[in-house]
Amino acid sequence: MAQAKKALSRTTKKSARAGAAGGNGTKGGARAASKTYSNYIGGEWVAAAGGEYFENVNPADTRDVVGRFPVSTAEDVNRAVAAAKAAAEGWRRMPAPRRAEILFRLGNILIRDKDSHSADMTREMGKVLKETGGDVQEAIDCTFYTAGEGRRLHGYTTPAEMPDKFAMCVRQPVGLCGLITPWNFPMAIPSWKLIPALVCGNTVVIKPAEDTPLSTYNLVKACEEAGVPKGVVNMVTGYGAAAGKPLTEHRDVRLISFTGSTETGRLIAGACADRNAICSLELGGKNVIIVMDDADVDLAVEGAVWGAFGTSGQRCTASSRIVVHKKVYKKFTQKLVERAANLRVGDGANANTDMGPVINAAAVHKILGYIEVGEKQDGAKLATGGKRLTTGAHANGYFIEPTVFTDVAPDMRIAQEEIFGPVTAVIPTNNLEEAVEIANGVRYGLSAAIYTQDVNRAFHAMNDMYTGIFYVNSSTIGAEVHLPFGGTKATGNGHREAGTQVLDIFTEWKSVYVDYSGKLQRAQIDEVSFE
Ligand code: UN1
Repeated sequence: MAQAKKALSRTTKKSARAGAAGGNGTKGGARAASKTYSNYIGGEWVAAAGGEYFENVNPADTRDVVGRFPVSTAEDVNRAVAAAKAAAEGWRRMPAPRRAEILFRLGNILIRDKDSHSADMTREMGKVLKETGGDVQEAIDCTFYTAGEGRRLHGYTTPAEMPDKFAMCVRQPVGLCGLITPWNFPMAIPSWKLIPALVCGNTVVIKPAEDTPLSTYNLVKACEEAGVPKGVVNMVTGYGAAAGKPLTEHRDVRLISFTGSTETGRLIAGACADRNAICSLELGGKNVIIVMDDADVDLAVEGAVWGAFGTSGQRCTASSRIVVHKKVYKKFTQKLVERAANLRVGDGANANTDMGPVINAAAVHKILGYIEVGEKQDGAKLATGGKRLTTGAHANGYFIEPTVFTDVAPDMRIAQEEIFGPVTAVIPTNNLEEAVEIANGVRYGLSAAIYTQDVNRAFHAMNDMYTGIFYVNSSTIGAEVHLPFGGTKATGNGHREAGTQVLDIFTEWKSVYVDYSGKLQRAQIDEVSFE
């Protein structure tokens, strides 16, 4: 996932951002009018120690400054960690059902404010309103589902080896959690981390992506309103190197949960290893839809369009490869190309827009770079799209045409590397066995799908695809919060968010033995006699 930065501005200096989109310069007054936001530390809304701010701009129109957010540094991180540490014992001791009551309140606040949070999110990250509504809804679903764990958080009891001895295991919070979250699901993904961390009794410091701090601000503000005690949730905004790194390296932070690029994930894992911290990573994907010759082709095209171009292809779960049986290849590609070419690209805030902009200038650069690689280096056929849109309503935003490459070979770079944009690669195949081999032949393992009417084929693919998520007759996107989310291989490091599995990230097990025999009983050594 692209982790590129937006322009840095100081309170005293305007950034040169407007030119970044190749646009027409700054609209007078728009910048000055934008709201200034704060960090949230120990229950107080405070400026960063350095007094600097960066601009959060609308990727559909970079003249529109959504807000100014603190550029946090190690000093701010240290304060936030100290606040989280001070609050830890009180929060841990609060019974989990009581913690959950606060979270149920949070869920209701998010329902109340869903429309305004969706509008804020579209403005700061570009995806269409229906999708940002889905993002907020995912946070709501996560909150209610996970709050229910306040009355479960199950451990188990089990027989002990010795008589008059009781054995069980219980969950305990891991302690202080650092959450580093991405811009593509700027409320849902923070909620996947924050809500389980809280119900399990941890305190947190969250550092949202610099491209989308407002959605996380909205979530944290809702936590405050719901009555989360001071210091339990802390937020510092800013950049990876200045704020994310000191959080990752802080000795008091027991766990880092990160969603982002595989490259950054590796650095974070290394930093955590250095101090024996727990590290949970959700990283890249190169997800695949397999379309068999018996598939409902129209349905498969629907799924491909939704999976490849929803969120402008900026999902870890995006359908960036489509492996199509040769018998339906022509029919499928024709329909896909026609659909892609007719998608209406524009500001996600407009009701008739199908696909919004990409996140920032660096993303434009990366995606166009891959399109060039596809055409010139890989030699794939550019069937539609491929260009940046720069005129009329697109003049001041980061818009790229929905792009379909056909006749793609499985080993081409566009079929191997995560592009994180509205680009998909159609690869022909001869049979299911070959399709599965192609589908598994990438370094990532997040999501895969098959379109077929044959239940045997569906189960074979389900069994043989080495991914964390698998769909039958549905696209690669659209995971639900009560099932585990995550992937194999370079997609992560073995953890799963969501579902009840997330509890294994945010708790550690404690095995408890209670010997009520009144004598020394030595496990593995003493013979037990029953006379
Ligand atoms: C992501 O792209 O990082 O399954 C998360 C989906 C969404 C979550 C995507 N529910 O596509």
